[in-house]
Amino acid sequence: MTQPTEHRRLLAWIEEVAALTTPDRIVWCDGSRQEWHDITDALVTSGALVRLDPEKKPNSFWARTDPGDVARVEERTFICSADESDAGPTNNWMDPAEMKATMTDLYRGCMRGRTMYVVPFCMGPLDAPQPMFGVELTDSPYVVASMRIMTRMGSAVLEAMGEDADFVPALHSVGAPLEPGQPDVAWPCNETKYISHFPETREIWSYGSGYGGNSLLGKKCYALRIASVAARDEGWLAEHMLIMKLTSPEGQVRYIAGAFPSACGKTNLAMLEPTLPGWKVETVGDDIAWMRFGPDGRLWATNPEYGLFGVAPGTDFRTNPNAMRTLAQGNSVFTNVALTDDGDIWWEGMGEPPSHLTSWRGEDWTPGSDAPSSHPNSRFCTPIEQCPILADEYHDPRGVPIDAILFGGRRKTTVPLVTEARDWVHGVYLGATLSSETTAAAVGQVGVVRRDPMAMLPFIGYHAGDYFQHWIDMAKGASGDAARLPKIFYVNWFRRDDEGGFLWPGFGENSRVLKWIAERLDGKGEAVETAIGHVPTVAAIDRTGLDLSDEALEAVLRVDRDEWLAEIPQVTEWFTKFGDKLPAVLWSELDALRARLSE
Ligand code: SAT
Ligand code: MN
Repeated sequence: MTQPTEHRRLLAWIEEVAALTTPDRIVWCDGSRQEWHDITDALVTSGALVRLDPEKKPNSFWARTDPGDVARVEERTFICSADESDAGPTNNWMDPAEMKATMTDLYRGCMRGRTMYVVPFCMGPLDAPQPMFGVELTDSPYVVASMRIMTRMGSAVLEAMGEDADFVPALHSVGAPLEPGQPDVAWPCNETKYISHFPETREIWSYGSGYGGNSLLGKKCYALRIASVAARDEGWLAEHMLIMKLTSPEGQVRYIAGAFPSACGKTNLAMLEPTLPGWKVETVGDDIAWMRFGPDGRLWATNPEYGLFGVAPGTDFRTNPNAMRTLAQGNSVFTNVALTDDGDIWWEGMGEPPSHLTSWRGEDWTPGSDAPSSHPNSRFCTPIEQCPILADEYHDPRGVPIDAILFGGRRKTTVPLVTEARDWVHGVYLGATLSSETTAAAVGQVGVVRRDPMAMLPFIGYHAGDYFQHWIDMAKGASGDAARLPKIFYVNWFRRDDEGGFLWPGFGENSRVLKWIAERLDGKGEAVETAIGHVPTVAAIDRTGLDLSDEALEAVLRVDRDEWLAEIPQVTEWFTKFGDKLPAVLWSELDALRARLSE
């Protein structure tokens, strides 16, 4: 077979993997429309995908996973650093040689009866000063189709790689070889799963799962876990953040990055439609931000992704009209949502359910059914360029200069609607102690409070104590001028009253909080200095056109001393996990907080 590249390291690696995994054939992906049609046609023929009605969702497909392969598997995700202490207490670790031996046994012959696809991809624009290349070898055509949406991939990337560009080798197998004549299943996978990262050698080995976060290796594996290690070494940040452009009625532009755990509304916030007249939000990214210092000493952020892989349930014209408009253009893959009888998709939160659906499990579903029609972690995978409010700056390899960083989680109590950090280190403290109730984005119990530092708990590719120190050290990058650093805010849209109802309406109304943040950046915006930071006064939140009483707003802004004192032992326990690696200044922040609360 003729090879479309002369990249020696790439060719040698492909040969080595092919000899180990023994696929029936190797296909080099060119990223063309024709290739997309061939792959999706074949998946429709085999029954792995169902084509949606082109009148409703053109060029779009419905996929159902194996019921045991629906989310990221954090218990099976490993950071295989040479030294165990480099993985730290928040990651699973295995010795790299041992992991490679274990996985080599699993990979042996694992692509038998299947095709191995070579997927060259680039995270971020191809015309970046330093394009960030990767090559995924996978035996899953679903992964190929999804990678075409989520990354810049194909011939142009391979060409840009030339003969010797650096790239991250990312090996993926569903772990389901086929014997001659053995019929395939719609969603091949394996009960044994490993999502392994080798930070020193910048390699990714994934086995046994076809689910997005475990199999689209450019996303969490490369752009967060591996990139966070590169970022530590090179003085930048790879973060689990949305990026938005906010324009005031006067035309002043602010760029905001925001870290929220999976399934806490990052995509909704990134595409928010402000209810406050005259304000405008445009999207740069909804999940990942790479932030580097510019020559001006400011932090410039780019979105390395090319698509959106959003949580479907809860998304509708009321909560995220721009996502709905993005999806209406088609060219999308929907996984584990429900199928309507007329060939469209449906999920919980999309208004009145139709009288009959096919559920994500492939079963008949009616509004009387007990279980939801869609899995709570069901996803849409759609091209970001279809987003009607995509900012022009999305395409700029320099990115956008970040004015503010938001940290947020899901907390029923304690955490007010918005708090401004006192300074950078206090902001890092807020990020390092960020907490959230768990969601369905990862396998495990839903709704328990866990610390999720910078919303990066499952994605930090090294020791979290070193990661906190790296964040603190970023202050040195701002040309010695801390004023050039973004201001840090802590938000919580999810506070509840005693009856369990949300205290704040959220969604488009969050523009009122964004307005206060923009005012604070201008040195305006009224705040009270509380023990936990600067919290807006009731009068400082613009309630024009919003029916919310003073008492209700007070309740959502309240800083309750006892609730915060109750956090102190939890934070102490959390910080203790990191031993010597916890930056001393974070202990000082905790001490200072305790002192302020006790005043
Ligand atoms: O499931 S993914 O990891 O792709 C998305 C997420 O959990 O944020
Ligand atoms: Mn995410």
